[in-house]
Amino acid sequence: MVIARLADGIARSVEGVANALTAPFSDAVIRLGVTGLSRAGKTVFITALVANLMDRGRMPQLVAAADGTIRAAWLQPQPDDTVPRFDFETHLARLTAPDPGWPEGTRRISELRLSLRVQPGGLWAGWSGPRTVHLDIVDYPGEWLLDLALMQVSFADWSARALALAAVRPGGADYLAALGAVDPAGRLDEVQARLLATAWTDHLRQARAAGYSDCSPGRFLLPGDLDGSPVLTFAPLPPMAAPPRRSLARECERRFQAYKAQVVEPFFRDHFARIDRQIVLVDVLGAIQAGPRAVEDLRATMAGILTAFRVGRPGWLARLAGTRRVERILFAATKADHLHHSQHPALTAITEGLLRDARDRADFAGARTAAMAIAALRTTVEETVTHDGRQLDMVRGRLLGSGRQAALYPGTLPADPRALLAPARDGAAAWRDGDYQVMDFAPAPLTLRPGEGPPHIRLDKAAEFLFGDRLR
Ligand SMILES: Nc1nc2c(ncn2[C@@H]2O[C@H](COP(=O)(O)OP(=O)(O)O)[C@@H](O)[C@H]2O)c(=O)[nH]1
Ligand SMILES: [Mg+2]
Repeated sequence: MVIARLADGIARSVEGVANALTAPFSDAVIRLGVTGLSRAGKTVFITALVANLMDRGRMPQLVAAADGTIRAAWLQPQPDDTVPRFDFETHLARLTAPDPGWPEGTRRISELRLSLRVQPGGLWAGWSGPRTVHLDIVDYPGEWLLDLALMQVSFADWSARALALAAVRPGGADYLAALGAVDPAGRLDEVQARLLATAWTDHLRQARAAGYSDCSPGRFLLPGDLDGSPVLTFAPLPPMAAPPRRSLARECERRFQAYKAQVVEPFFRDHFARIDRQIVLVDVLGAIQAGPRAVEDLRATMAGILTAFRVGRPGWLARLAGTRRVERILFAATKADHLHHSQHPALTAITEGLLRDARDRADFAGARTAAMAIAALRTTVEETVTHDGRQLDMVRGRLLGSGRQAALYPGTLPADPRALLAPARDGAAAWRDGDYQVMDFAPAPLTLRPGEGPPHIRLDKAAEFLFGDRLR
């Protein structure tokens, strides 16, 4: 099974390297970007996808898996030496342990190369030998895409907007108080700059925890290796006509520019611009549970994130990317295992509605797009019970925390997405028709048959949309 195959993978990777040396030009590479806001489910998605591509028994809707075109799959050293490797083995071990749990959160970019040996059967079998297709999976935080908006604003404009938002968001008052205690025109004091940056980060964290997603600069929340470095040690300041040399204001402005040039731009150049296929994971259910404000904020944030994929993208980005385009984008509502399948169409419709704005404004540079409700790791089983003479479609699973088994009815999602999206837009404080209760389930202990990957919902369909065409 998976573990056995991992060992197998190590042996094969040697063969893979030899292959790459002898046939460097014939191997096709697909760069699959996996993004979404923090906790959307990126790590679980990549782990489950790779496990199910190595053991393909549960991938009937991925045509190349079902018809035997994929002959073998193995992990390889990834091609980018400076990017951390996605820690597949550790994450999988956690999900499939006797007492399974969710993987630890990750806060930076990572990458994994899975190689597939493909050979079409049937009529074409004799015509072409087997070939190797490398699937390079790049995991990066959606928050980083939000920084795209910073590229075109000045420090003064960014500050003005950031301070206005802080005035009405959680923790903002504390930052404004901290700001009141410093003189931006005064000489730069590194300790003071650090205090301000920390206060700003605290505010962003609180805003994020309260459900706000538009929290910039994105790296303040997910600093990766840059934690504590000068490019992350600035904060928004009140407008000032001509800040004196060596003042706090001057230095913050300089660091803001450095952040754009040395953090934002390289990410777009080195990673984003090279992606062929993209999946954007969205925790739509989580936002619905948090209420109308969270849904509206998610909508606005996704619109911000998706500008990165639009036609007419800013000149500097177009220059970096050249003629290269993301060819397919899948918007996936994650954690659909919290809902009985009878509610999945409603979840997909809400996801489409949520992204409609962003999708209407542009055709994503000619990319094919689709929306789907998926669960990378299915933690529940379905159950229908009769309650007061009414049939209720529920899901049963093991609760996170207590470990108790529980059956759950999260509430009825409206068939017409406008019933949720309109009140969210209008600033409603609560849902009119009661609440949605989405409990957190723990992964179920698994007994996998040989050749079977972990259970999921529509992971195979997602894979078929994302790269199935490249395996034929
Ligand atoms: N029930 C369920 N929960 C999920 C699934 N995927 C992710 N989650 C939950 O979402 C959390 C965050 O997932 P993770 O992959 O770490 O998110 P990331 O921050 O985008 O990498 C996990 O700890 C789980 O609680 C899924 O397919 N089903
Ligand atoms: Mg992660």
